[in-house]
Amino acid sequence: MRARVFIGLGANLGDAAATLRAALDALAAQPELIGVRGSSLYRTPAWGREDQPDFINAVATCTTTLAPAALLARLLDIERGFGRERSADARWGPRTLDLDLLLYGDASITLPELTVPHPYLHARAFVLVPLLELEPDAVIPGVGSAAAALARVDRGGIEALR
Ligand code: A4P
Ligand code: MG
Repeated sequence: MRARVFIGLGANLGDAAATLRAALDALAAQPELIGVRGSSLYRTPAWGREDQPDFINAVATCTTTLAPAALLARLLDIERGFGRERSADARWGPRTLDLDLLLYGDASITLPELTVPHPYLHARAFVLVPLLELEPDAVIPGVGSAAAALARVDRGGIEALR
């Protein structure tokens, strides 16, 4: 079985743009992630806790043969490979690399360690903008159209790089 998935990437420590480019390459190097495509990179104002540097954000999409929990475990492995020290990160605080599983096909998943769609996806312009770049017709299960969700939130200050 194959599912189409969307993965959010974010970083705001060190050379965040270089980290995101390398993280996209790391996703593309996983044999079970097929046809990985990345959005543009965006510079985005910090959301949640504003007393921290701007973030660089992007979204990747691919199809996968991995089950949701296995895909999450793979994403956490990749984060660790980029030096993410989870215990040292405050909630919504600065991070070297954050990988979030945004959408897994049209599934709604509630496991102890995994909620899909990502619970804040519909409220975060920094994820919706790159998601819609890749998939203008994206639908968020339980919410509806991603474009309509973006129209309800503040998208100020988000700029595509290059
Ligand atoms: N987890 C559950 N569901 C998921 C999912 N769908 N995808 C669990 C990924 N992980 C999921 O993750 C903690 C645990 O969430 C994981 O171990 C996994 O089992 P975390 O990344 O350490 O999250 P956190 O920092 O504790 O809090 P939170 O709210 O998950 O962080 P976020 O949502 O990643 O937010 N502003 C801008 N502009 N751009 C950003 O990228 N990011 C954050 C962090 C805050 N502000 C930002 C940005
Ligand atoms: Mg995360």
